[in-house]
This record gives sequence, structure tokens and C-alpha cells, in this order.
Amino acid sequence: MKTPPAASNFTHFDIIGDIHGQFDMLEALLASLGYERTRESWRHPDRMALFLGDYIDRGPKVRETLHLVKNMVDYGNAFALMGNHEFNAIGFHTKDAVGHPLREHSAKNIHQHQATLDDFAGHESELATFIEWMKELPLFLDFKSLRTVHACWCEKSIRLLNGASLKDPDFLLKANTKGTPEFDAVETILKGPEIPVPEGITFTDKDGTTRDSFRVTWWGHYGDPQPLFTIALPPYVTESCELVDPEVLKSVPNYPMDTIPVFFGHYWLAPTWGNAELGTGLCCLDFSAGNGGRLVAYRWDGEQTLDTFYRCFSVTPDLSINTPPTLVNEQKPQADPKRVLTEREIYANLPKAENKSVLEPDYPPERFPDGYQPPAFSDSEMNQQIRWESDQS
Ligand SMILES: [Mn+2]
Repeated sequence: MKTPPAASNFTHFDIIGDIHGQFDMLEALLASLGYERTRESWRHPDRMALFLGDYIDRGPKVRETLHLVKNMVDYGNAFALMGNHEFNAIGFHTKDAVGHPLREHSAKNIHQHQATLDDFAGHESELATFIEWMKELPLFLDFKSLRTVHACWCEKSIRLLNGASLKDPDFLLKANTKGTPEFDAVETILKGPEIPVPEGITFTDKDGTTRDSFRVTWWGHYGDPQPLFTIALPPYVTESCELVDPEVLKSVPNYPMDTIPVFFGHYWLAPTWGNAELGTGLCCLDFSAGNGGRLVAYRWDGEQTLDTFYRCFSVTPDLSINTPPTLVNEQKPQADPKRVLTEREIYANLPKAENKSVLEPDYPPERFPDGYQPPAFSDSEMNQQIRWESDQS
């Protein structure tokens, strides 16, 4: 078994977004990143994978995905964070003192977990073993120069959760009990903050369901009233200019940008959304692999200024590989005469992926690098973002 390198000094991570049972896409992505499948585990001679959580539910191959991720962790080839779906699964399969499941077996909760239950049908003891393993997954990972969490880096919550383990039955119970600080902290970091829909606007998804809350950014709040569209997540979910009262935002974490980069998943970005960096140093790698989107990795080598243009790899559902530049930054890349580093040039000269995906956000073309034409992005897809979120909480 390979010993994991001292994590605090290690800077060669391939950080991978929400997989949701898309095992074939995961294998294709690892292969494209230069990992090899050995008898024991997928491995890279001098890199590690870092998975951001949400391995299960929705997808067709949850079992195989879990085996792959766990094997990579066991052999020191990866770190794996806990996602809200793993947290929910633990509660679903754990009973309290009087025999009730910690997470209610409601129709909604069963539906959310159905793909996993189906894939493990006849293999229930194997699932039980994975549930025990999930309890060991870290709720966040704080390296010296890199922070990773499934949904939201909230200092207050992270301080409270530091050292906590879901292997501890007392903590597990509190984390599943509404009204406890542990519950709130876990909700915040694994599901991200939400605010009520401001008075005066109605927010209806394409199924006609009126929603009463918005997911919002947990950075960039400056104490002034802010138009809703600038803080809602995903970024294109609303065009409402309704001003949000700063008082409302006081309850929301406010990560100081330009400090340590944070990688997270969870937000179901449209597969063609052009930028993984949602704020300076804030990189979301969930591009909806669990719902027909793509699986995205960021190749991180210790840089404190992220470069999503040249460092993101992705796989589309037909298993086409997109090597950098695979996402499109909002800003034109600047040529830097002093920077004769070759990596940029190497990446820039890689063949461009033929397979520009199906949908692209509708942006003014000048926001994209030369020659790139974003395809159309339909309303129904945007609305779908909202609908997907609604069954996650
Ligand atoms: Mn999630």
C-alpha cells in the first residue's frame, strides 16, 4: 500500500467534482489525466486525486464508483471528501436509540437515494460496509495553500467541526438533529447557505413549483444591498435585480477572496457554463455529471492564482475528453512576455476538443477568447438547475 504524501506539503492534486455514479466518465477522466489502472487501484506516479464528494445517487454505476474511489483512498492515491449525498446516506441507513432512521424514509428521501439502493440490491452488506467507510470521510480538508469542501467554506462551521467524526455516535446524532450547532454547521458546509426569496418576487421553476429560497454565494458580500442576480447560485439562475437586504446576508458566510483558494462542488453548474472560478480563488467543479453534464477536474500544482482556462479537464457523457482549454474564462487570457513558462504554451497547443458540448450560455461573444462561439443555452436547461436542487436538501 502506497503511503500518502505529507498532505500539507503536497501540491500535485487533480481535483474532481461530483461524480454521482458516472463510473465510465470517471475512468475516462482519470485516464485522460495520466492515471493508470493497476491491479489494486488507479494511480499516478506523482499526483493524487482529490474527490469533492457526491459519489452516489442518480448515476448508473454507484457501486463501481464507490469501489474505485475507496480503493484509490486505501492505496494512498486519492483523498475523498464527504458530500451531502454521503451524509444523507449515512443518516438513511443508521437508526437512533429507538430504532428510527436518522434520516426519514420519506418518499422524497427514498427517491433521492433510489439509484444507490437499486445498484446495491442483493448486496446490502456491501452497502453497509461502504456506509461505515463514508463515516470516515473528512467533512473538509485544509492544506496550507489549498482548501477543499463539498459546498461552502465557512470558517465558523469549520472551527466547530474540526476534529469531529461521524464515526462518533454522539456527533452523528447531533449532526442529524435539527436545531443543534452541529446540524447547522454540517448543513452549511455540505449544502451551502440559502436565503429566502425576497418579498415582491416569485421564483418558479419550470415544473411550476414555487420555491421559497435561493442558494447564494458565500463570498463577495460587502455590506451594501445587492441585486439578487449577483449573488444567486448557480450564477445564471435568476436575472432579478431585486435588492437583497444586507441584514439578510449577515447570516451567510463571507469568504475573503484573494486568500487561499477553495475548491468545491455541489452547485450543478450547467455543463456548458464557461467558468469554474465563480469568485477570485473560488472554484466549483460540479458541472452536472449526475444529470447529463460533464465531469470536470482541475489540475492543481500549488498555484495560488487559479487558472481554470488552462487547467480544467473534462469528460462529456459520450466519453469525449476535453483537454485544456476546456472551460472558457470570462476574461481574455493575456499574453505575458515575461512568462516563458511552457505549460501554458503546451496546453494552448493541445488539440482543441471537437466536441463542444450541447448547450452553452448565451453571452456576449467579446467575453470569450478569440474564435470561440458559445452555442445556445435554453431556458429549460436553466430552469432544470433549479429543479435538480429542489430534491437535494
Ligand atoms: Mn452535493
